[in-house]
Amino acid sequence: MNKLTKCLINKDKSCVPVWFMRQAGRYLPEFQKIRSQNPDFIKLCLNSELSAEITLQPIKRYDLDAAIIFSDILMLPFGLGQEVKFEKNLGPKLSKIEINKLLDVKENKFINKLDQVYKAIEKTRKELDKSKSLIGFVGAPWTLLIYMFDLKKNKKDLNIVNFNFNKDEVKSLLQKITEFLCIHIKKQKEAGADIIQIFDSWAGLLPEEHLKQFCYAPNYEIVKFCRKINIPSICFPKGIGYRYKEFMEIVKPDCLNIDSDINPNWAKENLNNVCLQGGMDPKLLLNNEGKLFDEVDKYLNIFNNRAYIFNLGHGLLPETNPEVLKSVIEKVRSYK
Ligand code: 1CP
Repeated sequence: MNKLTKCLINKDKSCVPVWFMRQAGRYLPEFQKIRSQNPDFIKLCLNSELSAEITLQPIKRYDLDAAIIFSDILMLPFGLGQEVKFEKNLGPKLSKIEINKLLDVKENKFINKLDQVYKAIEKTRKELDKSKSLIGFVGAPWTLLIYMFDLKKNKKDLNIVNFNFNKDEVKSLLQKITEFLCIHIKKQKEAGADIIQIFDSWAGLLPEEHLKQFCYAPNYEIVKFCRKINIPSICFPKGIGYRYKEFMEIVKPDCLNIDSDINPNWAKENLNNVCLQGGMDPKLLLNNEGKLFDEVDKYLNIFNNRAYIFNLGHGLLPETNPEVLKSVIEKVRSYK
């Protein structure tokens, strides 16, 4: 059993494994180089050779315990037939959703469209040292619906006046997405992923009355499926504040990633019987090293007696200096 699995499954406290969300990406010059030669982001995700190479870039540079496959949560709507474009500084743009067409998509067609993602996982697994985990991932249904219906005006506001949560077709879609996320997870596992992270990055934007149906219930279905096929799960319901406790009690994942708004002392007291991951604000990596190292120590001290995986409260920012990240990893390694 590798370090991350021991922590997730056995709740082992003897070491603190470390990896970072968005560790394969924009802050690395070696990624920027490949990206500048590959303007079509989806095509890049479907180039198994390059995707495996990008996945391994941070592993070559740093002493990390896990690689996360270079792909995107929006590969799911892509697999279901929606066109996905990434425009510089504008974020992702999806073609207008055609619900009936989408509900008709068959498993085989979906798997064929995403075949190269699974090939990339196979290639990475062959090259990745056995002591390291390979993390597969999905976006949770609500977070995907935001992009699929183009509901996000900006980081804080939702354009949901015309979004009818109670419409039958929205419910059918939620079910379809959950079902196909499970297919996507099973294929990632068969290709060699040994942990699944479920990103509900916009859970905090859900109106309270819909949290149960659109966040807890689908995350629960996915975690239950992971347990059935024997792969540990990490949930990240970002932005739901003290409702992390309710989320944990209902969804029961193997691990919870906390965001930077969660007080780590509160998390330690209130989120029991679960491995915890992350928490530190990624902006701190842009600060002076004194404050940064104090914060690294703070998280390590608070979670000293818990199964804890060092990571952040959200993904690494593109402005992060790769050398600063290196010093953080060294600091975590030298703890105790
Ligand atoms: O070069 C570029 O312009 C592409 C930037 C980029 C990268 C490197 C995007 C576009 N996606 C990715 C890779 C990616 N996305 C990974 C790879 C592995 C790693 O983490 O190292 C992962 C796990 C994701 C997941 C993802 N994509 C999330 C969930 C995590 C999070 O950050 O909240 C979300 C919300 C997306 C959507 C997405 N993909 C890309 C962008 C610019 C966005 C939009 C973010 C937003 O709406 O603010």
